[in-house]
Amino acid sequence: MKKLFAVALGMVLAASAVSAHQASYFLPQVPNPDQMVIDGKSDDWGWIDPAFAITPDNLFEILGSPWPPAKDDWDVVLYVAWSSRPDNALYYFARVTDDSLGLFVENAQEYWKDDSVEIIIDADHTSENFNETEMVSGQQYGIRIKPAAGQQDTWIFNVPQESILWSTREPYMIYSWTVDPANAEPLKQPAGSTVTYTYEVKQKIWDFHDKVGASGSVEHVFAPDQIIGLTFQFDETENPEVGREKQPGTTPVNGAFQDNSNGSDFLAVPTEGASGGTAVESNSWGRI
Ligand SMILES: [Ca+2]
Ligand SMILES: [Ca+2]
Ligand SMILES: [Ca+2]
Ligand SMILES: [Ca+2]
Repeated sequence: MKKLFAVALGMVLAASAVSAHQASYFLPQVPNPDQMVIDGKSDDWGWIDPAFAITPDNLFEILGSPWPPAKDDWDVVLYVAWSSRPDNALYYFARVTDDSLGLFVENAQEYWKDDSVEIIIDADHTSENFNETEMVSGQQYGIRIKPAAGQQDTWIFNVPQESILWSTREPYMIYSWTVDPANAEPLKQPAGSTVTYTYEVKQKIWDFHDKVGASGSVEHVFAPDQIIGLTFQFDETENPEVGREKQPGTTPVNGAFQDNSNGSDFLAVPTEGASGGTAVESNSWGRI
């Protein structure tokens, strides 16, 4: 039965390949949203089949550096999931191992220049140039650890009006990060050592994202078999004079920041034991 379902899923993916964008990944379902704790720790992700973990082997580096890099230069494991109503949210967790903490900018609009993650969401998969519409039809979020004093650790890029940041704050977006060792500082790491940092997020996503608040916006409702326009792009920086050296992400091309036809797709699949779910055998890998 499980095998049959997996075969059927494969056929669905093949049939929809014409509408797929630059790459496709599975988006498993959180079985018990009440048990998820957004604390930057992964102990609440034990339910996820390791086959859904996204690692450097499943990512594309678009700045031209050799890929995958040495594990002690840059490494990641990324989990991404959805939950059904009433929780109805996107969840993700990433753990990065890095030999050089690159946190130099103070202006949140420039977080992409530092060690950070960009999350580009086109919830209803409409794919138009959402930079031109100032992110109403798709949004480019950026998150990082250790923001400068007084700065948010979450952001939406490329829109001057800070009113748009409403969806980067609770209750719409909940974000926690950790760093180990806790006293790690840029340019001061002992040679040969690594620092590990994590990002964990739960956020609502939007079919229409108003620039001033939730009341004029349309919340996306997740369901099995949906294709969500969703792109993760990590930024890897070591030295402020060299700047960003790697941009590993889920798309092999640049330009997802403004149009999801340059980005990746995530296919929402039900998880065994989740409410309303049907078993799916994840016998392949993170990237379809
Ligand atoms: Ca957690
Ligand atoms: Ca590095
Ligand atoms: Ca859209
Ligand atoms: Ca770095």
